[in-house]
Amino acid sequence: MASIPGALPFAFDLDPASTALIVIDMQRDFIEPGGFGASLGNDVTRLQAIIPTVAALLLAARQAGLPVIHTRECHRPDLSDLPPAKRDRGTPTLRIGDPGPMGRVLIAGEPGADIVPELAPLPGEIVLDKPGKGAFYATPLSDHLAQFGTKALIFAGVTTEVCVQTTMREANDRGFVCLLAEDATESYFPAFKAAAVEMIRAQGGIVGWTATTAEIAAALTGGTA
Ligand code: TIU
Repeated sequence: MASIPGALPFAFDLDPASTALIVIDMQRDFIEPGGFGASLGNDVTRLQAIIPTVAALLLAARQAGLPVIHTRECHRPDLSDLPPAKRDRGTPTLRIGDPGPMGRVLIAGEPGADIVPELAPLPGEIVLDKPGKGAFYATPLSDHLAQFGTKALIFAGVTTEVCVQTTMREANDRGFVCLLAEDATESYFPAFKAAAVEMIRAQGGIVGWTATTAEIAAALTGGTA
């Protein structure tokens, strides 16, 4: 058992044998110009900046032998898993399923739905396509975690207050101990990220813990942060 003494709201006990890493939606559609995130009017450069930190967390998790799960928010080409209430939301320049510079927006198999090449999954890692913001809804995530014997999850990815927080809350309710790598997640809105991080660890860790990637990597690989 390793410990992260600097984790918030208090020290986090990390057992690599029962912990998995989940990297949420590090897809071109959220991170590169011309995708879904940009179509909603967002500046995607904030999200690009965390790629090296997520890569460092992935490296440490792989070295420690943790199961690694990657998620992609995307829909079937026939849009059968896209509720009209999701497609018709707001006034984006491109709607989900429309053709854009990286293929059809947020559609499985299109270039925009791919994970950015720097964070490409390795053979044997789980890649889950999810139609919702949370990674448990309409996916086999629970089955994979049961197979791994996972009790704790480390979270990274985008965006902090949407898909990451939703998945963390889903996991917390399912009995998983949740740790957010606070510098390996990002939002288009700095204030939303700050608020999400605060509310996750408020009230004695009502949703979970937060720690830096360096702290988590040190605990995983036996070094110091
Ligand atoms: N992955 C994820 O967070 N999906 C979003 O739509 N996020 C936004 O912040 N829009």
